[in-house]
Amino acid sequence: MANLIFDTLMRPWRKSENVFLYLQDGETIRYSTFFGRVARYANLVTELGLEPGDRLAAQVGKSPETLALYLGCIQAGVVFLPLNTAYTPAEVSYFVEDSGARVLVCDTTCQKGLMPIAQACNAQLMTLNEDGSGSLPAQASLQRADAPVVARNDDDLAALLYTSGTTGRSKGAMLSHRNLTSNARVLKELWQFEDRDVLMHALPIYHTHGLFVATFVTLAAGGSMVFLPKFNLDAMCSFLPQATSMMGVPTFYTRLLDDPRFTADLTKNMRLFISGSAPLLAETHRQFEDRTGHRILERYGMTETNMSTSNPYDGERRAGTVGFPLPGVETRITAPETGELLPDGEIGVLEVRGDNVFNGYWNMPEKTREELRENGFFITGDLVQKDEDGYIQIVGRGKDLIISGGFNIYPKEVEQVLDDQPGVLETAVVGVPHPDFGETVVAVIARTSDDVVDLEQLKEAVTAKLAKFKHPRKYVVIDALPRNTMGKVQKNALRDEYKNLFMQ
Ligand code: MCA
Ligand code: AMP
Repeated sequence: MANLIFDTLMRPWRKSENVFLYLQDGETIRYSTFFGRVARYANLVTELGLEPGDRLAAQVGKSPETLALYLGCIQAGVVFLPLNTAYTPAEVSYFVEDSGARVLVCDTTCQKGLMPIAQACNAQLMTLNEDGSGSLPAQASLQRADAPVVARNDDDLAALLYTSGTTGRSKGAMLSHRNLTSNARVLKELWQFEDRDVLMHALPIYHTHGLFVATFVTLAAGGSMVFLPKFNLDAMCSFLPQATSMMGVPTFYTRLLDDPRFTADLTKNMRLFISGSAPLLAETHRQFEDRTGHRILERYGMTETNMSTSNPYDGERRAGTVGFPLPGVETRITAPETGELLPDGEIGVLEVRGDNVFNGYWNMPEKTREELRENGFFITGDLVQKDEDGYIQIVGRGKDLIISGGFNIYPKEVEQVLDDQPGVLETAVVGVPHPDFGETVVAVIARTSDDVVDLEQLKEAVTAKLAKFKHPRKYVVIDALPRNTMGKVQKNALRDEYKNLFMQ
């Protein structure tokens, strides 16, 4: 027994004096110092009573301390459960209860709101603020800077990441040491990361993209990161000249292109720009190449599968496609209704199998069986087509999902909140094109025959229950939702009707 993530991604650099993190305030943190911090957190979570396999939930800002806490959990065999900082207490409550987390870490400003939740779930509440203060780091400072490495099986869980579902109930994706390590190794090789790489990291670290892809690929190579608290054009423009690579969602790229300071000169030290989490418009791809001379490398993944496909590093990076299956990852395309294998060239659902594919959904054996076949193929719900050269193109979604600035929103969750409000007969929540976020949320509401819908009351209910990024940016009240002859709401008709709401 070993601890695969620790042995592969952490142990080799424990004593290294190379810089691991460049921070926005100009400070740098060396690997050796950082891993001392990691060990202190490993000791602390053990002292708090967490045993291997227990969950620690963290709704905290992005900082080196957060990263050290995460890796400290790995070293101590504890399962890390990161939560979007935008989630409301109502949302956090579900995650803590469902996961049975024994410790919940939050920002001091959220402590009062989350205390009743922690008490109800029997979880210890600790604080960790973005500036490195709080009860957790204070206690970690009292710990020793070396710690035992707790042995785990390769299939034991390292992290639990919740993804929303079409039914409106979030599902905890169980990610193992094997899942995360295999993906990091493959991507490091494919994208040719080395210890001299400096990755521009402006993504949040509560999702796969920022937490695993960006951070673990850097660790697999022993490289460095410019570790910004969030996407910030001023900071990016000042740090880009020292970076060699960047990972971002399409909104990062459109925002950079909209800024006149973003020139070829700023990117002259760069070797690689990677995009994912949402579709990158072919037009953005072209504009980016015109401006900088770099062709963005687009890849594709999911919380449940980590990364599954990528455009090539050396070959042609084809705009509008997500490239080829990664080494060690098998893909197939099947008919949505029957699951039968389709011939090349036809549109169908992408299925994925390999070490990258998760262990299943936490406490949801039936959901797991629905989406993860016995033969190991995971049904992604993304509709794809292979072109004549084998490049995979995502042509649509078989699932009712909106992706706004890289964040996923399942309409059902918003519809359930709206449907409960007085005067509302039913609602249809759809995604429409948005110039900044790619897609945004529109709520179409059918009122009951004689009631008046109070929009302010509706918005209040949404604010109380749902994270800001899920809020509809437009509410439309109509008499009846359009339906087809089978009685099914025609969301396509609504998407079409409102497609120009936010576009000039
Ligand atoms: C912020 N807001 C948003 C979003 N982000 N609304 C909708 N969609 C969003 N994505 C809200 C803010 O609360 C604010 O509200 C208003 O919109 C404008 O905020 P702004 O300052 O413009 O936004 P920001 O703070 O700059 O954030 C935009 C962002 C950020 C940089 C695009 O959302 C981001 O970092 N996205 C990356 C998400 C990500 O990492 N996804 C990967 C998931 P108000 O002004 O009213 O207060 S992993 C994944 O998908 C798979 C596995 C994969 O393949 O990677
Ligand atoms: P999640 O697992 O919640 O992080 O979201 C995964 C979903 O993001 C996938 O099922 C896709 O629909 C979408 N996605 C990720 N990468 C891409 C991409 N490069 N192009 C289009 N959609 C993407």
